[in-house]
Amino acid sequence: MQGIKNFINGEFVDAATGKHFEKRSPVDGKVIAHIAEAGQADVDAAVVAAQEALKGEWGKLTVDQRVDLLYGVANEISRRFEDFVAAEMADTGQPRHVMTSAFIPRGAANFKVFADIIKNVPNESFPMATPDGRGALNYAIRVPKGVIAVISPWNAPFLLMTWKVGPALACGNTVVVKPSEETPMTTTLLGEVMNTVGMPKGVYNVIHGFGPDSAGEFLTRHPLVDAITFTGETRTGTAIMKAAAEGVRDVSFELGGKNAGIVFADTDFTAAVEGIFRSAFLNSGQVCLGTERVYVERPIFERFVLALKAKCEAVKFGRPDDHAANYGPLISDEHRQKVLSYYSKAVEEGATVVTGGGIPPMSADLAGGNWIQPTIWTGLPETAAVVREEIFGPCCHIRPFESEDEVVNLANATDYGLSTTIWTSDLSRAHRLAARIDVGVTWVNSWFLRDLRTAFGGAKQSGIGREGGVHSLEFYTETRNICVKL
Ligand code: NAD
Ligand code: 6OD
Repeated sequence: MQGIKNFINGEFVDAATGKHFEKRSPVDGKVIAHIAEAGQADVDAAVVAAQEALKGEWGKLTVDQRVDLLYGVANEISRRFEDFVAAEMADTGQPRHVMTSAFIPRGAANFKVFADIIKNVPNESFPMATPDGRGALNYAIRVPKGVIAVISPWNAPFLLMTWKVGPALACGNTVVVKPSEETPMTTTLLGEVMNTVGMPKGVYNVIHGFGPDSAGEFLTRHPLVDAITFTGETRTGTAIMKAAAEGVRDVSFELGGKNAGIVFADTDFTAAVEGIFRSAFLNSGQVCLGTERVYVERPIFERFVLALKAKCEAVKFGRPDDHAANYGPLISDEHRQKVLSYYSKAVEEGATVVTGGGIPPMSADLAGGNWIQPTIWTGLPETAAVVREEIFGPCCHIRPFESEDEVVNLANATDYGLSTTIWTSDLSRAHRLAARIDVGVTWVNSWFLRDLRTAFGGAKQSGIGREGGVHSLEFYTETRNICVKL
């Protein structure tokens, strides 16, 4: 049994509350860790440590020195790759290949890329004319915002947490991270990395706990927190925004989605089936960018549904390190109950269940895990709950369409606006559609293909602001204008 502590001012510490909560394995339901539950005093200590660190050695480093430390963090994550993979597999129950090909390498990249960006960022400087002919130099400098609260979710814990910590530190801020209560491990392990590379104390702090009336709320309400960056549900974003209003703190939000996948008849059929399968079912459907609404052009509709069904029925459930398996459970039983309630609702609303719809039979040693079948529905109106609401599970509804205009209207008829994926061999059409679909990110003939220099974020209720590349610098720094009369 692992004991997981908070990481405050460079030390792993129990909570002042003396309280702990349990982490259960998604794979078999057994308790695998006890986690120190931070209370108000622990959050105070973490935020004060972060504020003190700004005034200390960290605040005095040159950009080059900061960049060296961030490279050190990236290299140390790579050196301890297997530790991170094991920790994230234990927390999420997702297959090893998902960790090794995507989630853990991105942790290292999130430090490296923003170290490179901060070293090379362009800045503005304008020589000005003045009436006396001597002129002035008008220029800008970027300074860190201060103490950043990072609140992260459970679905890709290390990727999503470091996606915020990397640029925040690159810009010279300090952070207090509140990882999801479901996935405390890799965030805690990163504390060891910080100490190994000689990160000054208090720059990176971790507090564990829950949201409302717990560590999450204590952190977002803390008056010494200068800005809040959050990834999670839209409803939680609303609560955090209210907390941020006190003190007029800035927020960056990456929220929920109900993303459309659009498949035209002229597409490379096999690639489209594979692409939609990945986008709907990777990580057991627990990806904010995932496709829960699929629109397929009428001539290939029946064939597409059958091909996707075959892929769903071929998944092999099992433990993350079981080489014969390729499919994991949901994060928690609570989440599974939520997803199952949508499975029932779909039937009540008259869906045709093409495949899945329930819990797969599992061997006795895995029966306590949060297993659930990949599920496809057809035949529902766009007003159905499973077509409108984010489910965040391995499921999608597929509907035929006849024309470009029709599918644009269908794709846009949602309160969310995170991402879309379009499958067609007509690239003119792809460009046309991409400009008309109201989302932050559009992929054409691909999905989740990321370049960290580009803007990432959601439209409508899928978020506020953009992170990535120089867009992250906009959030994690204040720009000051200085005008010097010559
Ligand atoms: P969640 O909103 O329930 O929790 C996210 C984090 O917020 C957790 O650490 C939680 O403890 C904390 N929290 C909850 N209530 C809080 C409060 N009142 N004050 C402060 N902190 C609080 O989300 P989740 O269930 O962990 O993650 C799934 C959701 O995240 C989905 O909606 C998904 O779409 C979204 N998501 C979005 C993106 C994106 O890039 N847009 C990426 C990943 C996940
Ligand atoms: O790739 C990213 O930077 C990112 N934020 C991905 C989000 C994945 C959601 O589950």
